[in-house]
Amino acid sequence: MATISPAIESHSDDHAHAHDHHKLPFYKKYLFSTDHKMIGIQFLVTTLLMLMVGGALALAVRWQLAFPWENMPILGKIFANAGGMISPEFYTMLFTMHASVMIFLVIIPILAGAFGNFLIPLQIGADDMAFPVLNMLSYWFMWPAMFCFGASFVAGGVTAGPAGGWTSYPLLSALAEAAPGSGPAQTYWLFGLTLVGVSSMMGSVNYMTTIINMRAPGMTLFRMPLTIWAMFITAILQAFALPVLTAAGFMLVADRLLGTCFFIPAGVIVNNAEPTVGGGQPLLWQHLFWFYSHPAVYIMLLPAMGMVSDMLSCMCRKPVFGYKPMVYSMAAIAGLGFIVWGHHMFTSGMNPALGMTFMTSTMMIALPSAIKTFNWIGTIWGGDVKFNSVMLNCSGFVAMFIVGGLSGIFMAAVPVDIYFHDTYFIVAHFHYVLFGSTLFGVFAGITFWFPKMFGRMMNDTVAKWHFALTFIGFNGTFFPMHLLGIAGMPRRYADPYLHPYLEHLLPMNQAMTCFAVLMGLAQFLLLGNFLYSMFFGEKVGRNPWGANGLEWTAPSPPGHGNFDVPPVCYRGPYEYSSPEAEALGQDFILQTTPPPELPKSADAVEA
Ligand code: HEM
Ligand SMILES: [Cu+2]
Repeated sequence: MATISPAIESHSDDHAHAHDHHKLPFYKKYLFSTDHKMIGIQFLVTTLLMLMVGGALALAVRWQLAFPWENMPILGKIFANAGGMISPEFYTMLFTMHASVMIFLVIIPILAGAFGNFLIPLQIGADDMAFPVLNMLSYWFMWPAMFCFGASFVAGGVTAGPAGGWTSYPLLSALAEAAPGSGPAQTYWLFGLTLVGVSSMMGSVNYMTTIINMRAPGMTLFRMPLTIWAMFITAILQAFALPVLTAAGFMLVADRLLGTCFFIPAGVIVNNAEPTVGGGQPLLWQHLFWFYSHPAVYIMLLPAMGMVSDMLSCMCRKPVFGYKPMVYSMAAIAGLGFIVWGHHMFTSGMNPALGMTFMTSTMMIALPSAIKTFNWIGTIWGGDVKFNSVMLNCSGFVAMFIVGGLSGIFMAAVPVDIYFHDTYFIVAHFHYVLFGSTLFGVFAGITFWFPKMFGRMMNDTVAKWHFALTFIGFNGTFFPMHLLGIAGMPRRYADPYLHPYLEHLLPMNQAMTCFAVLMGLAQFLLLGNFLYSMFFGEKVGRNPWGANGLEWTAPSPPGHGNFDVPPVCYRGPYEYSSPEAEALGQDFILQTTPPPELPKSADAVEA
């Protein structure tokens, strides 16, 4: 018995059939499903749609920066704003909603919600999550959240709305008079934020329990794929950081609706309103917000780091270089992530000694990040690299992470950040890490696990074009932002060119907008490829990539309950091209393949 997969193959197809017999009604199968795979796919489709919404908002922002006060084509007509012109209030709302949609409705739910749900039970060999109903609720709480964000979009009469940016600093976010049109809109925004938090917390509890309790026999902690480690660490981060944001959100709602003054100082006169009674501290919000949101930037990255490690290893047919250091560095990033939040507040007038502490801890995060980068390159090095779209997107991830990580180290230095803070340099940094890294990792992940989700492959040629155009568009849009930042262009200004020292930056901004349009159009390739391949893609078997993980022993797509027989894990997830695999005439060896001694000793017992 060299490998157990043929046995599974024949057995399983009848089994998958057997599952089809007890058919569920449509609404239970596709809407209120408690199956982790369906919930994962629901999250994926919803977040991809939100990606389109967020992208459209970004293009509107780019329009204003390239052609200030000119009528905007198409979108301008939809939003019918003084003939299609973007007003300052509208601009403020556009970038606020762009970031909010991208962060809270795309990046966080696509990683934890879509991939976390789909992959965790499959990769650890469980039949579902520990709490399937809670899991379903975590998806359905996204809808009131999306409704609230949508309401905040229209509550200000569409042409204005929440004005505080995704960071929602008071007083802008605490006093309705501080930002015209932000009245109920900002309150809806805060409700939306809280609801996303509820959804994330339900997911987090579920993921931790599932990973701790439901691993298949033999799936020891250090045999878990790095995706699972990443999801586990992310869930812990969420559980510890999120309550702080939720509490702060409620306090801010109370300031707006109940007349409390947690974040409002006394005697402030805004837009000729009565002076505030106050006694509170706007700075308190910054502390609470960043105590959540710095760890949250890793919530937006770690899962992608784990997934890319899995995919790189498979596409290079080599074990991940330094598996344990990869795990420890993710844990270190998560741990350190809790003591660096002050690097977002260097200009808030903090004691220089405190600034030094935050600067040192921030720079220390670069160490585990560098270990990971080194190990990804070590994984690629000398491998039998498959140049498909998965590999291209993964290399995009690593390369862009290097750029984004390096700019982070610049900003970690207090004196440098005093200049860079709130300039486009910051915008460049976080787009490199969040789009350049996370999103390219997500694109790779979609193509890689698509056959497991739908039993069909995505078209690789279209996916390669999608990668190439997105990569060019991305760098053309975001690299020049470093230069704008160095030139001192502030973020969040509707018309930076009012300042003569920025006038000369207009042509560069126009070029960037062209690249952004290219990048936006390229996403239709992804959408088209996704939809087309769902129905007409090439049909494939269980393990089209020749990968090792448990998910590849299940049918594609797996039936209810995932596996034909409860899997047993005998080895680590990255044993590509090992002598043992080669002895079997292949360059991978499934985690379910027992070591060669075992059958022999079993024979011995029988004899
Ligand atoms: C080598 C690691 C990193 C270092 C040293 C670093 C450092 C910093 C610093 C100092 C700031 C504040 C700058 C300012 O506002 O003046 C910042 C902002 C930011 N960083 Fe990083 N960073 C790193 C990695 C990351 C990663 C991996 C992500 C996300 C996946 C990320 C996301 C962000 C975001 C979203 C902001 C801006 C938030 C805002 O003001 O809107 N960073 N980073
Ligand atoms: Cu940070």
